[in-house]
Amino acid sequence: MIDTEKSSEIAFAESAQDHVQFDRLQQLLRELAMFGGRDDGGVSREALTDIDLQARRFLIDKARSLGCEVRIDDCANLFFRRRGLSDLPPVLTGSHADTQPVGGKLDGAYGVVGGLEVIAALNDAGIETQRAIEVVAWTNEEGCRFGPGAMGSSAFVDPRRLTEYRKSMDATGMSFGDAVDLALKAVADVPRRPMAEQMSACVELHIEQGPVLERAQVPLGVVSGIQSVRWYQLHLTGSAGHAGTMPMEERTDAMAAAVGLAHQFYDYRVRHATDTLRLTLGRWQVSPNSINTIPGSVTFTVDVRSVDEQVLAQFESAMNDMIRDYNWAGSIAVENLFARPPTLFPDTMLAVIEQACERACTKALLAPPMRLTSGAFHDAMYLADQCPTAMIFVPSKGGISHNAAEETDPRELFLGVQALAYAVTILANLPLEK
Ligand code: HGY
Ligand code: MN
Ligand code: MN
Repeated sequence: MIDTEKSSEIAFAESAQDHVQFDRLQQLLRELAMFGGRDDGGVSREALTDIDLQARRFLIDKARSLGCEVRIDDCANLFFRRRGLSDLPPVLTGSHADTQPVGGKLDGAYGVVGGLEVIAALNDAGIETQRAIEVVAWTNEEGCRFGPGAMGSSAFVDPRRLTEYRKSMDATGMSFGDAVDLALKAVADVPRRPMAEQMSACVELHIEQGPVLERAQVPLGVVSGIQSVRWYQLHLTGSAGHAGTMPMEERTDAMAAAVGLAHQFYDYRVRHATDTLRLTLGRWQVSPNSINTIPGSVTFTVDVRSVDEQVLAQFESAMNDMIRDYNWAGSIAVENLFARPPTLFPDTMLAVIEQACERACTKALLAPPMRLTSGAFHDAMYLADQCPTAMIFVPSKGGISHNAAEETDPRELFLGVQALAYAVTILANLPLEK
């Protein structure tokens, strides 16, 4: 029953929150995790692979069974729309359905599935919202098969970026553009929608992927912002040679140079950087990658993050100096792959998220939510350029993510979707402006 004493927006939001179903949420998470499911409990569903396309078809069918209109844009971003009473800009939620090469069941998937559960709860509650609500599955958030990350949301907000993105190649030489065209062909039954359509607000539900909430024993996080990130790729070219015959001092060994530089980067972090700098040298390619050939070339990636963008700027300048001064006979080329400044979510949105989380936590007799900055980047960092945006976090067990062991307590997953249902319903019923 709707409590008419309260404002109708709040009454609807509470009703939506109270119609979220634990079992239905768990079931949909399990079903989506089967696409690329691994024996170790993880998920391997990289962007626009066949398994990702199969998962997309599953989500399309699911969304249609909930009465949603499904559309797709030129970057293969999938939108599941629940009509509103007006044709004002919709409220957007959702996340990404692609995973790391060895990812978990929840990174991204939880936000897409949580959005669909909110639609199901609104249907059960018989609530009609003023604004439409759209659940999105963004293309290629992870950026591991095709770099950079968050391509779908980035291109949605600024379609000019898509031309460059389409040229990005995966390890087999396939371009992102060709992969997108195949993905669009696979869903020829899904109408196209223009990119950059104005949204009225965006809320992304995601696992924290770090240890903060769990250590604080707090079940829900109100995300105040996202730290800055920069990605580079270093190409070192020396000369291949025989591992047994070539004297050490006559070698131009690309691996020796790469390891030497890597050591200098780690030392820099210890000697100069504040502890806010996080450095990851995650992907290495060696050629010819033979046990008894001196590596002729080595390519490795650098991922740096900090809440303070100045720290990243200082690292970049130091990195370029170290590369320039590195003493060897070979060459080193640097490719800038990605750079995003810190994202701050507006107080007006944080207030809505706080209210949504507080009601869910109070009803569950759990600790109130806390504010925190996201260590991981998310599609919300681009949506924040287009409309008032915010995020809700749930804890990650052991702070583990980008790992098959990624896990969150099902009761916390349920609480997160309850908070999302409340927030999205409030936003979809806010007094109507233009
Ligand atoms: O790398 C990131 O921060 C995101 O999880 N893709
Ligand atoms: Mn993610
Ligand atoms: Mn991720």
